Amino acid sequence: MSRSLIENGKTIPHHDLIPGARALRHEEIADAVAKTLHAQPIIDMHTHLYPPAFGTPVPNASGQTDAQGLLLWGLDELLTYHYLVAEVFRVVPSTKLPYETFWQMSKREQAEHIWKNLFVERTPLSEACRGVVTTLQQLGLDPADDLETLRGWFQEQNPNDYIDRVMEISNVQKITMTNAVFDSNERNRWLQNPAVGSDSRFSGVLRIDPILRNWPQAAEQMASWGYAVSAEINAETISEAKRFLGDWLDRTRSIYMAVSLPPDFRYPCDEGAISCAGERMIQEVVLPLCAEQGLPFAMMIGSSIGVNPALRDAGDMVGRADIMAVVNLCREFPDNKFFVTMLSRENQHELCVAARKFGNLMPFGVWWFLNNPSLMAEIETMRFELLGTSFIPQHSDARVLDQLIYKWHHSREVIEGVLCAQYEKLSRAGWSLQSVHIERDVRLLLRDNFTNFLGAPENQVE
Ligand code: FIX
Ligand code: ZN
Repeated sequence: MSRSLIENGKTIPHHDLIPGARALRHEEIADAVAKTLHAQPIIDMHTHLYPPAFGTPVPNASGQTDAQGLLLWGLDELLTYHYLVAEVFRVVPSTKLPYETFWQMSKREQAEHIWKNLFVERTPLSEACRGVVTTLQQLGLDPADDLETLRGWFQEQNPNDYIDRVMEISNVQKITMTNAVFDSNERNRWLQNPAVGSDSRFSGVLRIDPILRNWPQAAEQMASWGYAVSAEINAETISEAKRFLGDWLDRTRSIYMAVSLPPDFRYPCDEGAISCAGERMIQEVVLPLCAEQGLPFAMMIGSSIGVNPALRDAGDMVGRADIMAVVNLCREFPDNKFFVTMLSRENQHELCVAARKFGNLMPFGVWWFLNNPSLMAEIETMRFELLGTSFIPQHSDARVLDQLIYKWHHSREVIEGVLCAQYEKLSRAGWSLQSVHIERDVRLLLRDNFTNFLGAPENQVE
C-alpha cells in the first residue's frame, strides 16, 4: 500500500516510496547500523586537544619539543592520563609512594610506574586501562610488547602527520578545542602568535570558568590585562568584561563559549552566595554576548574541583547538581542556546525531561566519570526514549590525541548496541526501517545536531 502526505497542497512521499529503498529485514539491522556508524565522520564537540602550533613536550621525529607545549600525544601521555593516575594511587597508595615523589618522577618514570602496576601486575580491566589497549591495537601495535618497543614506534611519528592518522583511524572530521584563556601558558601563545589556532582540523571554544567560579580573582586578572573591571560589578565592569570576552571570541574564532560549574551551582543563586557574582556575569555579560553573536553557551555541571589536590587533575569529584538552574536559565533566556552536560548519574533523567521542555537546550555527551559503557548505554537508551534523535550522544573529552581512537571506538560500540535495540523494537512495531533512515539518524547524532544547533555557516565547522 503506497501512502503519501498532503501538506500545503504538496504531496510528500511517505518513506516507503524512497526509490530503490526497501525495508531492512530484522537480521540486517545490526550490520547496517555498524557500517553506518563507522562510516560517519564525527565532529568532536569537546576535547582538550591542540594543533601542533601550540607546541608539544613529546619527543618526536621532527626533533622539536617544547616542555610547556599543549599538544599531548604518544604512549607516555596515554599512560599518565589523570584517569590512570587516580587508578594507580588505588593500588600503590600515597602511604607507599607519596604523591610528591610521584610528581617529581619524569613523565617516563610515571608511565613506567603506571604500566607496571596497572597493566603488568594487574589485569587492565578498567575502562581507562582498556582504552590504552584499544588504542595500541587500533594503531597496529601489540599491547603485549614492552614499553621500550612501543615507545620506539611513537618516537618515529611526526605530530602534524600523526594528527591526520589519528583522525583517520577514529573517523573524526573536526576537533573542537577547549581554550582556557585564563591559563597563562595558553594565553601567551595566542598573544605571541595570533595564527596559533588557525588549523582547519581544529575549532576554538572560549572557556571562562574563572569568571563564573571565582569572579573577584578573574576580575583582578582581567584588570592586570588592561580591562577596567573590578570585583564590584558596575556598568563599566560589565562593558569591559564584554569587551574582554569579545576580544577572545574573535582571537580564538570560537564556535561557542563554555564553562564547567560545581554541583552547588544555583540559578537564581542563593542570597549572598559567592556564585551570585557569577550570576550577574551570566545575566549581564555572557548570555547577552552569546545572543548577540549567535553562539551557544555550554554548561558542564557537577564537577567539584580538587577534593584531593595532591592528585592534581586526578583530584576532582562528581556531585549531584540542581536541574532547576538549567530550567530557569532556558526559560529566562529564550534567545540563547544552551549545550548542557551533567556529571552526576542522578541528573541524567532530569536533563532529558528538561530538554523536552526547552528547544534551546541541547543535551550532549556522557561526561568524564559517566563515560563508561554500562552507564553510557543506560543514558543513551533513556535519551532515545525521551528525545528521539534530538541530542548529541557523545564528546571524547580527549586530553591526549591518541585517545580519540579509543574514546570513539568504545562510544561507537555502545551507540551501536543501543541504536540496534531501538531500531529492532521499532521494526517489530511495524515500521519499515530503511538504511537511508539509519544514515540520516547517525549523521544527526554524530555531526549535524551539533552543527545545526550552532547554526554556524558550513565552512566554520566543516
Ligand atoms: O572540565 C572539563 O572540561 C573536564 O572534562 C576536565 O576538566 C576533566 O579533567 C577531564 O579531563 C574529563 O574527562
Ligand atoms: Zn573536558
